[in-house]
Amino acid sequence: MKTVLITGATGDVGSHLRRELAGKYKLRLSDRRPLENKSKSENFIRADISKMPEALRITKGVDAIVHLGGYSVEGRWEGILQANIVGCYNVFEAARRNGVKRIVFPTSNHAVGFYRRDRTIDHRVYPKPDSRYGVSKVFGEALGSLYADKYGMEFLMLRIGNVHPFPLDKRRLAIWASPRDIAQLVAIGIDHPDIKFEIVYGVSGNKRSWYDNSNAERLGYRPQDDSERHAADVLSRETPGDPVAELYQGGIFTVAEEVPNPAAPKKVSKGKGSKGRKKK
Ligand code: 15L
Repeated sequence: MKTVLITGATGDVGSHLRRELAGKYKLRLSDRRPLENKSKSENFIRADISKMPEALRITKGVDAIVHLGGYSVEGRWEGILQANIVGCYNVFEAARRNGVKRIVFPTSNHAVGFYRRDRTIDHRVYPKPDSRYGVSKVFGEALGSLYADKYGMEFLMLRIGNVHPFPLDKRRLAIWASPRDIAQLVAIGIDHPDIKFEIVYGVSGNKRSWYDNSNAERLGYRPQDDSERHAADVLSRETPGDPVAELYQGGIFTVAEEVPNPAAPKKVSKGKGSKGRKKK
């Protein structure tokens, strides 16, 4: 059984993966925060990946890394810089020094969030980040590309939509990923014998998808879920959003200076961005 490190294991996606992948791999869980409800069989190491010695400690002796650790929404630059730029560099570099070849990196739909909703995009489009957070994910994709080409490491870049037991709103009908579908993609990233550097979209097989996910299908992905089953219910609760945000795939990330946890998607503090762009 492979030993797999999951960083950011206490977060939303980490909690789903911890449950979905238990028994399939020997999981080493890590986070800056303590792990609540830790079972006796779970192996948890508390560590701050913005410090290289700690990144070296947690990556030692594993077969693969699922690097979820970091800031997961739009927010202040200082926090994103430490968690997503410094932290990501430390984890990839620590993996290299410790001889760990395979990394699954959950990048985000926000790396390409400034594509319009009337476009279908695939894994070959150039990045169009919609936020500082999106820029940090593009950094992770670029760093992975460098480490693949220069050091022969292997990366699956998962541009995740929104992982939740059900789609939260109209935008998420297009980008929703069920926990079991995201776990299937992560397992492909860990086990597929022929991955050098690949980008795929971390979404279910949604009828309303904005993505051509043929690269994931080529690697064997067969999604089990489709948000369409929830569409009528979601749309009946939908209220009109910001008109600029509605144009772009990244939604509120394209206009907000801070975005709260998606469990509370309506509470958004908007900055100058929206009005400034509308005037143009
Ligand atoms: C993301 O990248 C975030 O990590 C997640 O919390 C959601 O906000 C998601 O995007 C989304 O676009 O809904």
